[in-house]
Amino acid sequence: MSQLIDIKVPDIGDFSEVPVIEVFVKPGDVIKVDDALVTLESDKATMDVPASAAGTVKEVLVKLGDKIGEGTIVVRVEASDASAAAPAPAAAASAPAPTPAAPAPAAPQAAPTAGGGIIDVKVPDIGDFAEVPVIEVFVKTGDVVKVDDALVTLESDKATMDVPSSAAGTVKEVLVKLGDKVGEGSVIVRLETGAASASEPTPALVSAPAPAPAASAPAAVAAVSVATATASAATAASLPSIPLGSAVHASPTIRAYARELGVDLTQVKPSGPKSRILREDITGFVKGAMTTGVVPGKTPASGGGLGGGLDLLPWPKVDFAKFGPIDVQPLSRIKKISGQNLSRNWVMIPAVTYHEDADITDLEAFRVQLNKENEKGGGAKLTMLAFLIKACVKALQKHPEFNSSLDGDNLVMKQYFNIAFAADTPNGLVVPVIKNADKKSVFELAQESGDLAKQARDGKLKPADMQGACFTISSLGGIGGTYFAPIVNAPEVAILGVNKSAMKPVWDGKQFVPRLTLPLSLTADHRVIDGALATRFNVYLAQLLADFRRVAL
Ligand code: CAO
Repeated sequence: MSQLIDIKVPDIGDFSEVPVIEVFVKPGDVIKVDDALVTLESDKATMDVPASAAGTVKEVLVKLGDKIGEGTIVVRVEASDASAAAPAPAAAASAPAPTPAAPAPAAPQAAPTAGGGIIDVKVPDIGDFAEVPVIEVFVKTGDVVKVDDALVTLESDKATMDVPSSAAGTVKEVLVKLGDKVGEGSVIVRLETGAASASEPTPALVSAPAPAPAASAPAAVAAVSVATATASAATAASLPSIPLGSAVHASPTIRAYARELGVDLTQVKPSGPKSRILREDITGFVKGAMTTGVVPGKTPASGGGLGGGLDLLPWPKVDFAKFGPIDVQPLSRIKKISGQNLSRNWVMIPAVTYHEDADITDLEAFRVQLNKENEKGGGAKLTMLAFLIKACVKALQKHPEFNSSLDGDNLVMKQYFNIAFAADTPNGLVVPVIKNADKKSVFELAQESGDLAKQARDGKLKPADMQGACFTISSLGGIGGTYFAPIVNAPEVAILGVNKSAMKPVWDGKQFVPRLTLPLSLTADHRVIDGALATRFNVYLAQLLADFRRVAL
């Protein structure tokens, strides 16, 4: 039989009238014990109120901005069987969750020396918490801090708290690092205090606990305004790194969410009250980074990149109309899609392009002769592309690494030979695929590539016609050019670019002879294909094209 349980705010120490800054649940949600229900935020600490029972939320009795204290009912839950079976339901209903920030008595303030001196700033009494991980460090050696500047943020399961500086001075040493577990009395920084802040006589080296994270601390208001001012400044100035002494405003749940996604909270634009970072802000940040490839605030100049993002400057915004008349035309759908693929492939593949000249004098003569013979039969015209496809299949068979795809730490070696070719269409570039090219004659390849190219130009290709490629050929031979560097068509590992053949003088050992030379440009993913292998592939391909009889071997 189900029963209704009221989940209340537990003993949260001296805090009362604490505003609700986030509500995580709504009627109908199924919750587990310890799921965060709401976040409360006092001047110094942000604390989640966790569920003390599992079940289905029937009613949420608080809303954003409500000021609540110990005993306030947060949600009414229809207990699940497991919870309902627990003894003493009434007690369970109001069972306090662990106190987020115990009402620690305010610790004595640091008292620097009259002429300046060295003091240790320690973690104050933070209630029942021990071994609390440091999740943010705001200072480094040499930084100048004021009283109440945040030094580090600690985060327990239920609360996030800043440890503010209890004195002004210059940081001589930071004695904790990210991930360290600290408790009351742990020294956070060693400060050299200046004469200016020296008002009370004290020994040169004193232990100076910072104020406890209690609302009653007089410095609390100052600390909040530092955080607020900093966050607003960040918004206005397109999110620079949060400067010294400021804190990111986010609840433990939101911080955990950011950690899960690898998001640096200092780069996230806050939209909550008092510049607080909300879940949507993080989601928006991640979406932005995914679609633009730009992580705000990570510029090469800042040196702040950790290697995970692209560290690119934002795209320049120019009012072109200022310089002359313009006409704005939207990109075609194909251009938009291929642009995204090309951008990804360009930045993600460490690609190198290798060039080679193939002597196709005899092959071209053969092609022309075959086409002449074929004229009467009315079959498909044999194109250089068809011969190239045939020769590439042979080269892929000899060098199977080129017929592979990377899948994490594995190389997927394909046993089939599907060859794609780039087709220029009025709407943009498309890449149809000839399946099982190894099983087709040059005539069949010419016929099929011609058909697919026509369908491409007519916009009639089906998605299946453009899938399953192993290797791509991009032939600009009908247009011209000498060499170019095509972009690998991921997840393939190589692409062959071909330009217009031209008569060139070639030294035969005795004299220069005119030879029809085809410029080849092979781009390969260096993670899979080394330069030596790429050059072997190119040399072999050129040999096949120079003497096409080799394809039959
Ligand atoms: N050298 C010299 N002439 C060549 C040649 C080469 N490498 N390749 C083709 N030609 C000649 C052909 O023989 C043909 O001449 P004729 O009309 O006298 O017979 C003429 O150029 C036109 O050929 P084509 O390029 O239209 O036909 P194809 O079958 O060789 O190529 C296709 C088909 C679909 C590859 C081509 O039309 C195409 O779209 N190419 C562009 C690919 C592209 O845009 N790549 C860039 C991608 S990266 O931005």
